[in-house]
Amino acid sequence: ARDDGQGAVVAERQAAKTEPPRMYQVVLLNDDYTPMEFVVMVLQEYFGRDLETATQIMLKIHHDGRGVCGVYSKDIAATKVELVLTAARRGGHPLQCIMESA
Ligand code: NFA
Repeated sequence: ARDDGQGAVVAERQAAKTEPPRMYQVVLLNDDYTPMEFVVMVLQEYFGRDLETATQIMLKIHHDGRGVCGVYSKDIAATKVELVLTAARRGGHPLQCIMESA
């Protein structure tokens, strides 16, 4: 580390010891009852996806059993899961949403 007299040494040491935040995938799971349109709406409203991308992700979940909706810091991921589950239960849908260490 060089010292330019402007705090560069401090900044370099801080960068070296500060780990990036752990990231979490928010995953939706397929089921037989939740309407496709509801899943597409969830992906648009809570994960910022456009209609085409939301439809692609929904179909991937439908075919593979699960799909990643987005990757976020821990607090944001946990909040997304809560919002999705609340919306699903309000709509009477069994949709499941989980977070996993990315
Ligand atoms: N499998 C559901 C259906 O056929 C659609 C669905 C997709 C549900 C993705 C959950 C997640 N209505």
